[in-house]
Amino acid sequence: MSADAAARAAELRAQIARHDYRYYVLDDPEVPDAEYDRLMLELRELERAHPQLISPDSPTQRVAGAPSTAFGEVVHQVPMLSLDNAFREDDVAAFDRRIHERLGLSGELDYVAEPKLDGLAVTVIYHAGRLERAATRGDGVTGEDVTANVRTIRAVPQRLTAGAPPVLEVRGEVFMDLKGFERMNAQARARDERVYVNPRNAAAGSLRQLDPRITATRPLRAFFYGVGVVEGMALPDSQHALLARLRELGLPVTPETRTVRGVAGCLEYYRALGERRSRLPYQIDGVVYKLDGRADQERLGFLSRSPRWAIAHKFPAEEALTVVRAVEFQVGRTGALTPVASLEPVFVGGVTVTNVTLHNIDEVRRKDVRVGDTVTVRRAGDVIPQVVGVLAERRAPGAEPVELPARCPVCGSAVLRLEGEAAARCTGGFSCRAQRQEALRHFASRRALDIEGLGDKVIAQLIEQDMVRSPADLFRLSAAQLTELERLGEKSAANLVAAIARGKRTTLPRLLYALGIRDVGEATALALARHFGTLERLLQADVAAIQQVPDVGPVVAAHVAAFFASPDHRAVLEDLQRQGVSWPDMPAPAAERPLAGRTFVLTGTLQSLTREAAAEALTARGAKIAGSVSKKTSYLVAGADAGSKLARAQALGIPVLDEAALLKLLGAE
Ligand code: 5U1
Repeated sequence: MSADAAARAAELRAQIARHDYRYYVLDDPEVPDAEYDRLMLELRELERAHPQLISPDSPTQRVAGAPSTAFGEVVHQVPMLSLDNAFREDDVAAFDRRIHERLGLSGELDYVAEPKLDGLAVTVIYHAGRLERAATRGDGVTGEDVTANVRTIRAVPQRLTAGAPPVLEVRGEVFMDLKGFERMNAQARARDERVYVNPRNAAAGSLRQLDPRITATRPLRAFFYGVGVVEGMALPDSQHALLARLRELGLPVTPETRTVRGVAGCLEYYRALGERRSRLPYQIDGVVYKLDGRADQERLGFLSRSPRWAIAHKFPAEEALTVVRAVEFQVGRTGALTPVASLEPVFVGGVTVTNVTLHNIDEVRRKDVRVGDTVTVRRAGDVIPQVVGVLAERRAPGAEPVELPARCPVCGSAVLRLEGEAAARCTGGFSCRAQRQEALRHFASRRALDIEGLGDKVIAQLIEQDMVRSPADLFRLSAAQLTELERLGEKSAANLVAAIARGKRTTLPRLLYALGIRDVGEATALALARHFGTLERLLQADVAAIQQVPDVGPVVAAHVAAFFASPDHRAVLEDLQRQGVSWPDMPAPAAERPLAGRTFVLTGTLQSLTREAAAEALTARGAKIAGSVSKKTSYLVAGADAGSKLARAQALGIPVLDEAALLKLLGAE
């Protein structure tokens, strides 16, 4: 073995350890992942060529352990404590009061506030700065030996930086961040393997793998917040100084810790972190407050298994268990059937949840949700609640899988699911009350015709009582008719009629959006309006022409063409216009109006298109068409047998285009 190889291996290990530190401790990586991978590869190759260079703490050995059949036991020399919980602000005030009383102190005390990570507590022992042993919390006295697995976690240094004491046991939390969790589950799903219901379970499951090679593939992270056995190092005299020391030693510590003053400071931190909770890259379930002074901590001591000087202030749970009462299918605007689980009301994420969408029948099957099942419901931040998974062991015998109905639950029309589509649809179209109702709701919505005061309850009654069958019927409603509706007084009815009348003046993009054509959202509606400029031109366009619109692909073009090909839809459009719904034509953007400012006169017989079609093609490009030749004429288009107009143009020196030149001008159409 050359001395060079040994030196290079040491250098590579130092670089890799430094990058791990930058990435996991400072959260400030210095090099891209590919560079890190390159260093690892070089070290691996060097060790393969010189096996005597391999040391147990080499980063390549993070995954070297062979699968074991069971975890050994580790007795914690210093018990791993748990925390007392506070659920309300009063509980925090009582905690602070108890501390004052026991210590006989007055005045505000300093606390260190930290996020309470939703992971798995671990303890890691370093001897002379080298990772020696790692264990789970277990029952607080005896845990499982997970050394081989913890070695695979890049965030946990194999070696501490210089100045590490002879023995240092550090305690913290192993967790999985949300991105890593989603990625891991997506990969598992693609391979038809088990998916984890949440990052906590994923972290626990990953850390307790018998084969560390599997743990090594899992995106685990760690933050440390305390110590167990410490030899040869004076403990810093405060929690905040301890955290700083751990960080100096190369251990990852959450950047979210703050020193705060008194109960008010604690609660302010709690509220601020609660605000940001759903935007954090990992899940937390509360905040931990620790009295900052270590001497005071020691005087307070412990009460059974938890320290008197710390408390966990929990956030409202984002997950809760409840029971599925029924699974119903709701019919949407485009006929899509959405399975919705009706639940025993459950308080989760700060609100009571009674209904949760299951999105589509594939999702129901994938999660295997059945009526009567106990399910985990999650509501994080403003995200809509979702069923995370089913507790299979609590399923009642005989619970049947949910089936897609063959007929629409509202109108009884056949339900169809097209190849490659996630949604099954009612084929009833406007004959289905649910589709009419949703279509009307969409038509009147803020981004469509923006009819103020036409809320869901009014719409439901209008449809229920058959007062409105098509959107155009809206404009026929009188205030007298509207007062017949429940909870609509004369004034509200008059206001609503006025709002409906105001909705008549709209724009082409809004109208196209309001029609509720499948896959036509606001952006597509705008693109269609810009491209065609007028409804008439869009009505004449075929699929190929519609596909010319920027960002409109064959599927959307087919939906648009099919929509306007329907005689029912054309009748609705005519009716809308008869009722006075109007919009200005859209000016085409300059780039699409190359002939803007030019005046054309057409004469004679054209072979490949009619004069009308030629005129339309020219106006679509911004040109004006005039009936007679004058000095203002830019071009005369002369077909066969052109007569006096040709002679006049020639006399005035106006350029004359024959049919071939015209076609060239139009882009060789
Ligand atoms: N952030 C944090 N989590 N956590 C959990 N700090 C913290 N401290 C703990 C526990 C069980 O215990 C010490 C106060 C002993």
